[in-house]
Amino acid sequence: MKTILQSMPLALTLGLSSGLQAGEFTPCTNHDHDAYDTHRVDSHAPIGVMGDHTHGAGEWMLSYRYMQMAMDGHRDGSNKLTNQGVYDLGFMAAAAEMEMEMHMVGLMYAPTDQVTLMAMLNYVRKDMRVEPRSAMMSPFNHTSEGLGDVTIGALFQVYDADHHRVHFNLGVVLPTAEVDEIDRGTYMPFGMQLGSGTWDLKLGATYLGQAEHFSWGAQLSGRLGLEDQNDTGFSYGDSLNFTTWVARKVNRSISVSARLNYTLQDRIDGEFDRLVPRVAPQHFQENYGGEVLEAGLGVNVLFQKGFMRGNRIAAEVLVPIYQNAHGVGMNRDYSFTIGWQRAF
Ligand SMILES: [Cu+2]
Repeated sequence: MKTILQSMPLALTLGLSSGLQAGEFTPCTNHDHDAYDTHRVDSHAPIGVMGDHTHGAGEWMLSYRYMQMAMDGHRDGSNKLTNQGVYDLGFMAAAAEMEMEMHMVGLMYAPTDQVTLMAMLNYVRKDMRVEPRSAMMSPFNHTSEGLGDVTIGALFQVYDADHHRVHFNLGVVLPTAEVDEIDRGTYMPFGMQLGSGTWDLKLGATYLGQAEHFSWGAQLSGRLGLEDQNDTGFSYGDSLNFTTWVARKVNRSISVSARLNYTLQDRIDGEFDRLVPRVAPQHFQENYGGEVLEAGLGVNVLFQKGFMRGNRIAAEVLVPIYQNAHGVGMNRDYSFTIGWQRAF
């Protein structure tokens, strides 16, 4: 992880400096010069952005993303807490670390230039290290793993002219994730369950712009629960996300990006349908959600030659620059996404 974090700024610097050399850009031919160019490497947003682009009529795209998100310890609002700080607030245990891994498989298909259909399936693995207050008890790990949320949706392009595009994002989350994961005879904390477990609605709007060497975009999206309770009785808080990015085309195959990502999420509602001992902050609904502002660096690669021609590989790292948790929340560390995309 360290090496990836260290090499990203280097890649960005190299990209920016090498891109400044004159004559490196291949002038595009046979193109409508006022239209948004979908063949450019930076016509796709940084890989951490979902539903960022639409496709032309008849086009399919298959994608795979691997995402890792890490949390270390807790925070009380905007202040970082030590484990001792958590115990001092009256909790019998603290979550020292948590890691979430997600494998995401996506399919896109455009029946027309204006409408792109999409489906995304997640496989989730979560691991949380719990450190009890009492020295008599040893630390242990909660782990959960399985199918996460499945989203089906559509993108509706409403504007496409002069190197600018706008589309609306509509999605429905199916309650495919298990929310009754058990460890040591009781439900694991809300955050260790595999997804929302409720029918949710996703709404958004996405803007994309292009200049000769640069491109940029912004997306505002929200996720609203359509049910008050999942199968075990609780529901995630609604969330709002705003992200904006700028990318620099290094050459025909490589672009580098910088992004800001803001997420606001409400607390958890409802209650487990069985009594669960409340020993750590994760057992309380009011300790979920809050605000996180992350900054990210990414790289997109679009292979132009050889057997990999037409394949895209991209990676992005995000680190929090501001966070304000509800109650005693977990402290967000880095998140990292690497992905592959191929249009047919
Ligand atoms: Cu696509």
